[in-house]
Amino acid sequence: MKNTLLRLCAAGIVLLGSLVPATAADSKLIVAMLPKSKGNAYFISVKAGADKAAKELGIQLLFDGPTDSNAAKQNEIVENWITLGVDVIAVAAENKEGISTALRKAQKQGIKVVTFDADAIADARSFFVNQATPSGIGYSLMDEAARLTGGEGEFAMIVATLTAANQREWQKHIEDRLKEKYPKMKLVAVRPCDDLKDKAQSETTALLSANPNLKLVMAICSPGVPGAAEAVKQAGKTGKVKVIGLGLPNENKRYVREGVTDSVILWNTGDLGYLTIHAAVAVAKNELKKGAKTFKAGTLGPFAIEGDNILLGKPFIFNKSNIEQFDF
Ligand code: RAM
Repeated sequence: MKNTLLRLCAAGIVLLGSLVPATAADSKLIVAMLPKSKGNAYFISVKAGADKAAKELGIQLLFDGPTDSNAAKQNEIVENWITLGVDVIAVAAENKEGISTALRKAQKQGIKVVTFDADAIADARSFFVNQATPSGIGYSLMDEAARLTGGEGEFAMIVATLTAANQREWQKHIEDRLKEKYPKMKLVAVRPCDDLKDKAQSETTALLSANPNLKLVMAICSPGVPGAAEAVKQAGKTGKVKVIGLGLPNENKRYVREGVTDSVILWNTGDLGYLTIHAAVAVAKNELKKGAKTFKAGTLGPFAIEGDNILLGKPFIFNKSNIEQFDF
């Protein structure tokens, strides 16, 4: 998949209409990375790791995505990259089914595809770089919710969107664990916040007034956790309604310090970006093929592969005792 014009533009050597002969820069592999939204601090921190890998590997990294969650815009960007003729596309899918048609089209044109963070349909990509097993994430969240509420009472969830595979999978495992282990707890509502802090805040405010017995809010998208915390704080319910979720240490430190949020769970987002770019490049070079059991990504240790999922590792719990040590 070579497109000379793209390669020349990427190398910055298209000069006032006259093309300078392409040299080494021309042959650089082009990896196009598509986050769910490029304004989300979660994906900005993924990009830091991706940039590091791109530098190490000497590839050209294109990083683009919708400003906010927007599945249609993701499709458009993939279509553009197909026209440009990039070598490999790495996607965090906002809409599992929706993006898969565009990704299959890319594959048909010889572009390799991997997914990260949120998967597409399996035949639309080679590998999914998974941040942790969905059961690992779901069970950790549910166990933490039960620990904080004494295993009793009502709780509600804030999710990113209802179309993203990661959110759907995690919610399923949260509900499985709830059913299996915590019969005295009740999930009373699940609200999408479109991965926006302000919307998470207004949804949580509505949940608090509609459910006066609520004991905990669990937000499973990163902007959702500070959004839920702000709502609980402004409602004067700090400590009475617990807040937990999947979030970045930097976005939640303030609320953890104030005792509004008890714990946030996450993986190393920089490592997720780093691993994704290494995997994308290895797939493009045919060095990582179906059936592989492990994958060594640069300076990070080998990663286990389960089926077609490359696993980043176990999620980590941040709380008052450790959150200040982390900066992402
Ligand atoms: C959000 C996104 C992402 C998810 C994190 C935890 O920023 O929805 O897909 O993995 O939260």
